[in-house]
Amino acid sequence: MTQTGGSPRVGVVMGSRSDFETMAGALGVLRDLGIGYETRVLSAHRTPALLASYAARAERLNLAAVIAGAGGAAHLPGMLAAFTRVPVLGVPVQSRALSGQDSLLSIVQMPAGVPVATFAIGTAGAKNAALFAAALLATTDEGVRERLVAFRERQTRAVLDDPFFEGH
Ligand code: RP5
Repeated sequence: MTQTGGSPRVGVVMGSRSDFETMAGALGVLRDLGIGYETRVLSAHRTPALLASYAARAERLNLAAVIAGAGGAAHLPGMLAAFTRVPVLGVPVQSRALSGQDSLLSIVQMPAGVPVATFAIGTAGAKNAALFAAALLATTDEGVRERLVAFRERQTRAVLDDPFFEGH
């Protein structure tokens, strides 16, 4: 397990090391916003006992959210949500066979009663899941709120200051 930025407030888990490139999008956002996180590989089918014990750890640490990325028959986010009341943010990883449509449908179609918040396929989804976790934290943490507002302002400014259309 890797831990960054003080005591973790968000967990970032993935079904395989091959998901890392996608999930790195979430880690970058959390780092930029100064939010402590921990990350590890957890597989619903290869390490089911570890998945259950990580869900218990998420409760113990009172994490604000667990961001869970997986591809293919992506049952990691749903299984985690079954084991914990900590909000689970699911990221469908782009699969080779079906371009992530399988991952998306596996994660988004949870039966009523055990919710998983589901994001876009791939890196955009990973980044947005981290921004969503930040928004959850911002309801009670003034520092995170300020950094999130500053991030939005920088994003707006980048559009307004873009010289691309000058002279067209
Ligand atoms: C899923 O199967 C993982 O989340 C990954 O996206 C996919 C392929 O895993 P590897 O075979 O690359 O380990 O469990």
